[in-house]
Amino acid sequence: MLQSQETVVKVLVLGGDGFCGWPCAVNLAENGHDVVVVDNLSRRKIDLELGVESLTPIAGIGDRLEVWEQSGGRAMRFVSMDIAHDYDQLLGLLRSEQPGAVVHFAEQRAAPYSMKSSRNKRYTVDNNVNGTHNLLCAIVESGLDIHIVHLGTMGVYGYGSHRGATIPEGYLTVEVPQPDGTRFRENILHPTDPGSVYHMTKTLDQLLFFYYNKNDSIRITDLHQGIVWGTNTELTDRDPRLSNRFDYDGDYGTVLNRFLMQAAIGYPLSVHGTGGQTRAFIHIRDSVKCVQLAIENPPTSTDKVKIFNQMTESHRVKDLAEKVAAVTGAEINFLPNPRKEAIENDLIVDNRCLIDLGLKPTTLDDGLLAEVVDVARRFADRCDRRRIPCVSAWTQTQAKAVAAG
Ligand code: NAD
Ligand code: USQ
Repeated sequence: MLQSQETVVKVLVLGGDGFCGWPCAVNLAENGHDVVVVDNLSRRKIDLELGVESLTPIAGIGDRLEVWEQSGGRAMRFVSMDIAHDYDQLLGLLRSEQPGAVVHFAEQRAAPYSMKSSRNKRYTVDNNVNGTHNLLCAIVESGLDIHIVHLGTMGVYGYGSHRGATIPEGYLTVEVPQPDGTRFRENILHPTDPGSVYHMTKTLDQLLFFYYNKNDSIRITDLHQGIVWGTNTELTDRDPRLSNRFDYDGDYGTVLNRFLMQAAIGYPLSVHGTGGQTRAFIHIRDSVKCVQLAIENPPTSTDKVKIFNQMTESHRVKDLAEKVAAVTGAEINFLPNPRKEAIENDLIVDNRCLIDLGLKPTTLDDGLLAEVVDVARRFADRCDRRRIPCVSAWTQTQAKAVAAG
């Protein structure tokens, strides 16, 4: 649906060549927004470094944009830039484009990749924290009124300490007992409890947003997203050269897509530990819709950072494996957990903000699961089985347990 002229926004999509960014960029263009994709293609370089490829063949960014336009899509431009290091170029781009919004996907997003070595930890912190800070500084220096829509993570809240309490959308009302017996009431940022160096960078992003919103009145929406599953949207399905990426390897593959791919190629489903970990999920089609809703419902300059829990459902890893096994007949393999994480946790999440803005959740149903299995079967010959195991261990203790099998 095209927006009316007043609601059309020029949007820079930072990280617009990635798994969430590409379908988001085409969706914004389809909805009438003027989109510029900005990316340093580091994700494609990491594929080369890891010796793995997306299960689905993906066209280069130039071809993607050309095919998009040929297929009737509103033209988008591409700017190659490292937002973590090309500060002057970023400032120049804001000044020349004068966007109404910047969607910020441009971070190293794999927890296992961030835990592989000191080099990976340092790269992830440097890339993610610098990129976010550069963006905030550049907006302040430009003097422009730009709304930042950032992709954060549900993992900032941590897993395992909520004990049945509902996780609110970003803020928590606390009461602090005072020496005179009264109680001091305050609305604070929800405490953070990251489970990996990657997740920690998202908690640092949160503080940067809090500060720049307070000091410079920067308008920010931080989308605390759960694990995204699925591959294509209606728009990226228009032409094979518009296809989205499908990560299945032990570093970048996320749990549900991995299980579906493993089922498709007859590989036992790789459950870590007992599979008691509960996580939040969202389908890629809903992820794209949420970003659009965030752009079209911006905060005012007096609003504090808007924080939305961008998830539609929670599942235990073991239950997901059992569901996939029931649909496909796959075997389940319980493996030593390479991660230092709670053996089991509950996860009850308040996600009313996006629902109130009009999100109609796509929940896990057999048809959608089968759709991903079909995609994986189609490209099964591209799968390198040697890349499936998760070999990145959080500590030496986990490394020893994984090595012992
Ligand atoms: P991705 O790795 O597929 O995409 C990230 C894109 O950003 C890549 O194209 C990469 O080349 C680019 N990039 C990285 N650093 C950059 C830099 N310094 N300058 C310019 N471009 C840079 O990841 P994704 O799955 O699309 O995730 C996008 C965002 O959403 C991330 O911030 C991630 O933390 C968040 N997120 C993802 C998921 C998920 O399940 N995939 C869930 C929750 C949150
Ligand atoms: N897991 C398995 N088997 C596997 C892979 C993972 O049991 O083969 C388990 C992990 O141990 C973990 C859970 O599944 O308990 C989730 O792992 P994941 O790799 O699917 O997700 P995670 O590392 O948390 O990261 C992903 C995205 C990240 C995003 C995050 C959202 O890569 O960018 O921020 O999901 S959230 O989980 O809500 O924090």
